[in-house]
Order: sequence, then C-alpha cells, then structure tokens
Amino acid sequence: MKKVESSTEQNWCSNGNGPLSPPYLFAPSQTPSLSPYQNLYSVISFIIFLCSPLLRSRAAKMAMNDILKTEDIKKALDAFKAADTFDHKKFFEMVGLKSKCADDVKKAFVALDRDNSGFIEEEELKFVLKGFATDGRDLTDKETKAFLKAADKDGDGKIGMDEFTALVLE
Ligand SMILES: [Ca+2]
Ligand SMILES: [Ca+2]
Repeated sequence: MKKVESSTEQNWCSNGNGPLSPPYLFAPSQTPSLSPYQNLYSVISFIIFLCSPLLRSRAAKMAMNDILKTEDIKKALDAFKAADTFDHKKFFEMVGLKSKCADDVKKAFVALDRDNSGFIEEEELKFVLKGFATDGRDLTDKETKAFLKAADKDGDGKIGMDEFTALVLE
C-alpha cells in the first residue's frame, strides 16, 4: 500500500508540468471545469507574488507627510531653525507626533531608520530633521548627542524602536 502511494507521488513530481500540480488537472476529460479556475487562481497568485515586495516596502517606508501634517512639520522645523535650539520634546509635540498612536510613531521610526538597520544610529540622528522634510537642517553634534542620550535608555549608542516610541510618547 505504502509503495503505491509513493509511486503516485513520484508521478506528480515528474510529470513535467510543475512540481505541485495534481495529475487530474491534465486530464480534462475527467474534470473539465476545474482547470480554467485553477489556472486563473495561479495567475492571480503569481501577480500578487510579484507585487508583494512593492506593497511591503510601501507599507514599511511611509513618508512623514503620510503620518503628519505638512504645515505642522514646517512650523516645527521653523521653530528650531537656529543651531543648538533643538528640543526633541517640543519638536515631537509641535510636529504632531506626540498625539499619534504608537503604530504611527513606529512608522515614523521606520522612515527615520534610513538603512533599515532597526535602529536610529548617531549618524542617522544627525540628519533626523531631513526625515521630516528635505529642507530640514542637520542637528549640531551637541544636539545629536543630547538627543541620543535622552532616548538611548539601554546605552548601546543607538535608538531602538521601543526607545524611540517611549521618548516620543513619554
Ligand atoms: Ca539605521
Ligand atoms: Ca539603545
């Protein structure tokens, strides 16, 4: 009995028409109505498969403008235009991020983590305002270090998603 089963499997795999296609699909006289639907399903699955990386990257990297209001971003950036005036608490409040849900704050984190390392490193933090608007200024070294110190609770020298969320929503 076992031998028969395994030889059937062997036929399925080696019929030359695809590894997982059951043999009845290629015998239209027995089940004529199944084949077209099965093919349509395969085509749709294949299209979804092709599009899924695009959909995923779109979901993963939202622009700040999708999360926050452009005019709020502009106001907040203007308020801290002068070097060494940056205050992350006031900034997150003005930009509207503080009043967002944790999910939106996480999306903002993903947008700021430019190299997708899962962390905002010191060099990314320096350019954090550019993540809100392309004309955002660079933070000074002093501002970058103060920002990092405030967020980096575990002391590994970079900001994780949880650290960022806690900092914004605290
Ligand atoms: Ca990073
Ligand atoms: Ca950290």
